[in-house]
Formats: sequence, structure tokens, C-alpha cells
Amino acid sequence: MKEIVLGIVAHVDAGKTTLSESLLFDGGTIRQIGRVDHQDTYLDTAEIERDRGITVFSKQAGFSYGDLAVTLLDTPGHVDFSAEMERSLQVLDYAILVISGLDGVQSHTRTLWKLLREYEVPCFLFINKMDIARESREELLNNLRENLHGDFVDMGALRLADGVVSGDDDVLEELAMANEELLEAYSNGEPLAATMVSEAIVRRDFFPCVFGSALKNEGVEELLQVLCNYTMEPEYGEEFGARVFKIGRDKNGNRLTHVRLIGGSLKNRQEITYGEHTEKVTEIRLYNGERYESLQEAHAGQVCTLLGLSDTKPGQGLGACDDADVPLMEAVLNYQVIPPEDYPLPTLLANMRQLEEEDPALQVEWLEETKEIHINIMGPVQTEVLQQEIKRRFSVVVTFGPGKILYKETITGPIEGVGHYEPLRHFADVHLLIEPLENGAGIQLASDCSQDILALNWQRLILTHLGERMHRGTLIGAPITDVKITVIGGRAHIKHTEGGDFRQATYRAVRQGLKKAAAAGMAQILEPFYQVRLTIPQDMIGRAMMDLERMHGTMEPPLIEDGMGVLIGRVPVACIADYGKDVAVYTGGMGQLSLSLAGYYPCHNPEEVIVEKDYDSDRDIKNSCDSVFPAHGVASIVPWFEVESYSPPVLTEVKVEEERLRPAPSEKAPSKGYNNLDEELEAIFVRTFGPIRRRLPSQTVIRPKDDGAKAAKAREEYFATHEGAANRRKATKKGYILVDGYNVIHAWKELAELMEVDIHGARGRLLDMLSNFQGVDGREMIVVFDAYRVKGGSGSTQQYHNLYVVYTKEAQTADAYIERATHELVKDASVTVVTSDRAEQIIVAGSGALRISSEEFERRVADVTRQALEDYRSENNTLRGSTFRLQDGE
Ligand SMILES: Nc1nc2c(ncn2[C@@H]2O[C@H](COP(=O)(O)OP(=O)(O)OP(=O)(O)O)[C@@H](O)[C@H]2O)c(=O)[nH]1
Ligand SMILES: [Mg+2]
Repeated sequence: MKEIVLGIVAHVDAGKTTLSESLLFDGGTIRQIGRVDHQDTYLDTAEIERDRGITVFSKQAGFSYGDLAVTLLDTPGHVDFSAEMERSLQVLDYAILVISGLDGVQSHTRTLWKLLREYEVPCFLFINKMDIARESREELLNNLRENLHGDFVDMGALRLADGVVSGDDDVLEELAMANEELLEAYSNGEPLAATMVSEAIVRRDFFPCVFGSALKNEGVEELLQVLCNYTMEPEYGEEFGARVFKIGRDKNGNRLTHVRLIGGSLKNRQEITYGEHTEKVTEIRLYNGERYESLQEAHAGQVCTLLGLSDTKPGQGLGACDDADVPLMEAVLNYQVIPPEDYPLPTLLANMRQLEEEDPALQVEWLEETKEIHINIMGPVQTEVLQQEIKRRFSVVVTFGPGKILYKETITGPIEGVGHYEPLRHFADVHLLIEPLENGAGIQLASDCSQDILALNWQRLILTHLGERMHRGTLIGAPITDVKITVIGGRAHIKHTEGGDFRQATYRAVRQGLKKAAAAGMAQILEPFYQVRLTIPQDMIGRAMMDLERMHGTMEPPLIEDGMGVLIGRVPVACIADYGKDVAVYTGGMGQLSLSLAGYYPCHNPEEVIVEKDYDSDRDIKNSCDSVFPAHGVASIVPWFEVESYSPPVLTEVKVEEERLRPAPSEKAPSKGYNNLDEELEAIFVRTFGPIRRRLPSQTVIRPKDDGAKAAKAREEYFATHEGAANRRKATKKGYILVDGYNVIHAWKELAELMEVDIHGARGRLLDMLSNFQGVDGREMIVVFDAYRVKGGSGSTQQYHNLYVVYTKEAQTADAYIERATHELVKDASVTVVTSDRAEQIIVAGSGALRISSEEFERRVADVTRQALEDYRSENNTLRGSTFRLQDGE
């Protein structure tokens, strides 16, 4: 017996399930042919499938014919279930691509054709519904050749006898054109051997076609005969290997891992090691429709279902089998899943995670801030099916929020990205060239760097880090795509480089490059498009074209076929929402809209999207564009637009002029520290201290020359205008500012970023900034840091220049300390508490203290510091002293 795994793929309603039914009947697996419309097929068994008359889940059945044993996988054809279909492709020896003889090549057929090519699956074509087709075989074949570009051969015109192919001369000649071997034999008048033909099929040199009607069981025997004649059993290795292609659950909730063995064999109760698990297979099932038999042993080539594995994933390789590449079909919409009012969110999240195991494309996401659960999906029909499925499995009726488009980003010109990571005793430096690729190309990685500059192992590590995760663009924080990233330079340190350092430097280099590209106007938002095929009565072409244009579509010139107009084009998913219904209405049911995902292309309304997303790459500290360099013994953040003055670019030809990169002065981010100094001030600074290392911790403290009457007056004015009446009344009283140290650090972007890499550095930087501020402000300042998790910590109060710094003792939080201190101090002083912690704000307000959020405080610190500098300039004073001293009695 020759064993093969055969998948059936096609656009929706082409007749895949009906063809499966006929094949199973002819192969003796079933005694009666069921019908999709009668809800009694062997494979469309799920309730949802019977209700809707469409296939939603891929399913398996077995049959044999002659000496051929076939494992058949029926797949869904609806665009919204493309991910499920694609998972099957990775385990097929052959596919049957079903074409509806009535509708010809549809949009989705082209997508499938592309996928089959990518997965290198050899294909047979079954041109179905010939009982109701309007076109002849010849016309249909030409339609295939025009639309799918391949060698298609009508097998009905050929015969096989004694291992040799004979038949219609024209068709034989077509067959001979498939490859050189066949052509040579044919030209020499030699017979065309079946083995040569089989090999040509496996190599996808040509595609055998069979015509028929699945519903009437016509042409199905012929198809089976062709499969018998021209398929080959693959060769398998000795060692056990299996590819996981699907995860599911049976009616009793058992977790099912569907695999195909690609080598060796697997016994029941055998242990399998994968990822970090070693688990025993508790049962091996061979499914046939809804039924299954339990096997004691599975052998290479078989598609079977394993129980007992708890953490397998589609695409995973077990034993001697590599993991598959990431799937090509991606979700394009994001929806919030909303449970009924009193339904617990954690339960819903757990349920959704279970569904995600089965369909990783869902990418279930928990948004902590808004307490929302979001999922990615392919299209609106999928939400309806999910809703039903969630109800069936978890007995809860969920609803969905409005669908949001999933965007991507790319760049339009080459750019160099530089990332450096060097906190104390760490070191990594990375230079990347990021170049645009054509739409749909995805991300390509390469290395073009001499080993003299950077050792091969480090280069490989950078490539690993580039490939290990999704990188975000800087326009809206969407995943980047269609770029080639090449390692062009870098440095490691003999002693200090550790594995994780290159990860940091690599991520930062990508982001720095993208940020630069955005600043130079070379970043672009992409959105998903549907490939559209619209068939309408000829006299409605004008209207249809206007519709597509209004929807920002692009199309080819219209075609006329049998009095019907055909428009083929591409339209943003965002724009075409319910157009199918419109078409049905304005054509009186004559029109047909066929959609298929075409991929990502430039967005039709980027400005709107940017406003709506309101993404600020400077605040996205998990994806920092900045680098880390040392200064004065601590790690310091150097902003992206200055990284290159520390680690000069490798390529000069892709350099963007510097002015274009500097953030415009009017840009949204409020001034921070010394970053937004104007040029004159900067010049003064440079004369006094030498070049400024921006945002680096500076021991420099600016303080009015004379903190006498004038400063006191200025202070009074400042707080009179800034802190409202309550404070004005107390302005003459002694004043205290209590600062929740870590809360402020987390709220200030610069510090939060620093905190990620160097907690001491972040604290030191904060204290320096506050010290400057206090010098102008004059109120006593107490900065409180939690140390309550420090075991045995007894707490301490230290003085840092003009500040009091409190480290709380074990089991005492900063909140608790501030609360108590406020309570004490407020009796005879004005107290201002700086925190963004809501609960804390309410408590201190209750005790009569003022409160400022950490964000607001950041603005004040920046304002005051800048004001102080300007005062200096106006008085034409040189700055003196590089260390601040407490004014009196230090
Ligand atoms: N006239 C005619 N109708 C057919 C033929 N094959 C299938 N159909 C009908 O076409 C419709 C769709 O058939 P299915 O077998 O469910 O199509 P499918 O490709 O499995 O559809 P999905 O799984 O939803 O993608 C049903 O109403 C079938 O009865 C055929 O050869 N001739
Ligand atoms: Mg089906």
C-alpha cells in the first residue's frame, strides 16, 4: 500500500466537503453520500458547521482505493478561517485544489495558490460543478492559466498502460512541456514514463486537472485513478519525528495534539521531550470523521492524535523535526471580547486562552489599564462563529466591541540604526542597516560585517535577537514589516559583554533606525487590503467602479464575461465593511463580491491613524530608541538623536541630515531637564563646563547667585500663580515637599528608562534634579524610597546635598511613611506631596496637604530649572560651583 496525506483546499463553497464525501464513498469508508445541504456529511460535523453549511475546522478521514491509502484533510474555505486551513498545509504530501466550474478562479483561490507555492505542496486540481458550469473545459483551463500562471494538463485526455502515458497528442505535448526530462523524451519519440510524470508533479513542474461534479459523483473515480497512477509515497527517516499541526479538545475536554509522523514510530505510553517538558503519551488516536480508534503504535507518515501532551503548539516539531516557520495568513482585525455583566473576567480570560491554544492567531491580550480582553481575528464571520463556540464550550454569551484594524509599519528608504548598551560592567554596540523591501516580503535578516570588526558568534547573536521578537515602528507602535535588516557593525567587550547586552543593543538599534527614518519622513503605515473580485451586471460597472474608488481601492480595467462585468482590484479592509450587502441590494442579487486577504499596503489615511493611535515612541520605554552609555560611573540614557555622536555611524551614504532628525522645538513632549535648552543657553553651558552630555547625570547644580529677598519674592510669585490659594495662605509658613521617589521615577520617562537598566543611576539622577529644584524652590524636601522588601532593613535617613533621603524600613511602604510624616508636619507647615498614586493622594488630601501628580511635578521641575538658567543669563553671570551646598548649617 502506498500511503499519502492529501488535503483539499479551495475558496468557500467550491465543494470541498462534497468532494470529500464522494471520495470517502468511492473509497468504501462510507456507504451513503451525505450532503452539506442536508446537514449529514461525514466531515462537517460541528454544530456551527451544520447550522451555517460551511466548514470551520479542518478534519481528517481515511480511505483506500486500489493500492492507495489516503489520509484526507478537509479544510475550511472561508477567508476568516484561513489560519485553520494554513495549519493543515504543513503536513500535506499533496493537495487537491478545488475550482468551482461555475465561478472560476476567485480572489481566495489566488491566495491559496500562493500559499501552496510557499509550502511547496504539489497540487492536483479538481474543477467541480461541471454539471452547472457555463464554460467549456478548454475555457476553464485557459482561465486557470491566465489567473494562476502554471502548466495545467487535462488528465481526462491521457491514459496509463504498462507504466507509460499515452493519449491525445496536443495534451501529451503540453505535458512534455512541463520539464526538460519529459521534453527530451518526447522529442526523441521515447515513451513518457509514469514515474517521470509523478516526479514532475512532486516538483510542481505541472498540475494535473480533472473535471467533474462532486455532488453527482462524476469525475471522482477518474480523480482517484489519477492519484493512484501519479503519486509517490515520501521517504521517511528512522528516527522519531513529528510535526504538530493542530491543537483541539474532544467532547470530554481532553487536550488533543494532532501530529504527522515524519520519521520513525511512536508507541503508546512513550515519553516525548519537547521544549521544557518531558511527557508521556497517554493515548494515540487515529481519527476518521468523528470516530477514532486507539493505536498501540503509530508509524512514519501517519496523521494521528496524541493525548497527554500539555503544552504543544501548532507548527512545533517533536523529536527529529524542526519547528515550522511562522504562518503567512495573519489576522487583520482586533476586537474586545465583552462578557455579560457579572461574569468574572479571569474565567473569560482562561477560556480565551484555551481557544488561543487551538488558534494561536487569536493572540489573546489582557489590557491591564482598561481591564479588557482583546483578540485578533480574520474577519466578522469569525466573531460570529467564536461567539457560538464560546457559548457551546463555556456556557457564556459574549459580545464583541467594534473591530479595529491591525496596522503595520515599514520604511521607504535605507537607514542605519545604532544601539549601545553599557551600564556598569556591561557592553554591547550594534549597527544595523535597515532597508525597505517590496510589500508582502516580511522581514529578512542578513549580516554583512567583517569578523575582524565583530566576531561571528556576536553577529549570530544579533541575528537571533533580531528574529526572536516583533519590533515596533515609531509612528504608531505597530509591528514593522517589509524590511531587510543587515548587521553592519558592532563591538563587544572582552570582559564585560554578557549575552543579554546584545539583546538590549540590538532592540535599541532597530528602534533608533526606525525613529530616525520617521523623523526624516521615511516611515510609512501599512494597512491590510482585500483582494476583490466583483461580478455585476454589465450596466452597473460604472457605479461599482465609483464605489471601489470611494473606498480607496485600486483596480484593473474592467472585464466583460457573458454580459457580466468583472472588476478585480484591491481595497483596504477598513473601507469595505458591509459592501457585500450593498452589492446584493443594488444588483438585485445578481452581483457577487469575493474577498481574499491580499496583504499589507500603504495606508489610505495615515494622518488620521496617527492621531487616533496617539502613540509616543519617547514614552514607550519597553521599546526604547535611546542608548545607554556610562557617565560619571553610572549608566545614563543618551537620546536616539545623539547616539551617533557617541557611536559614529558605519555608513555615510545612508546618513540623514542632522537637522531633519532633531525633534522640532514645538513637539509635544514637555521639556525635561536640560534637553530643551535653547542654543544660547547651551553655548553658555558649553563655555562653562565643556560639551554637554545630554540627559547624563550632572553634578552641575544651578542656583540663583543670591537667594535673598529677590529670590524669595520670585518664589512667592511662582507659587502664588502655580499652586493656588491654599498654598498662598501658607506661603509664609515653613514648607515641605514630600516626594514618593519610585513613583516619580516610574512616571518620568527618562528616569523610568534608566531604572530599567540601573536602579542606582535612576535614583541618583532623580536626586540631582530635585537638588537643583530645591535650590530654587527653597522648601525642605524629603524624598522617600521604599525599602520595605529589603530583609532586615532598618530604614535610614540620609542627607544628599540639600535633600533628606529616606529609605523606609522593612515592612514599611513609602506611602505609609509619607502618610505619617504628612500627619505630623501639616500641624505647623504647608506640606506638598508628590505622587501619582491615587489612594495616597486621597489620604494626604484628607490630612490637609497639597498634592501634585508626578507628571505635573516633572513639568515644574523642568520649568524652574530652565527659569533659573535664564535668570543667570539675563544677569550675565557665569555659573559657578559644580556642587550644590545646603545653604545654611550643613
Ligand atoms: N451543482 C453542484 N453543486 C455542488 C457541487 N459540489 C458542491 N455543490 C454544492 O455547493 C455548496 C457548497 O458545497 P461544500 O461541499 O459545502 O463546499 P465547501 O468547499 O466544503 O465549502 P466550505 O467548507 O464552506 O469552504 C453545497 O450546496 C453543495 O451541495 C457540484 O458538483 N455541483
Ligand atoms: Mg467544506
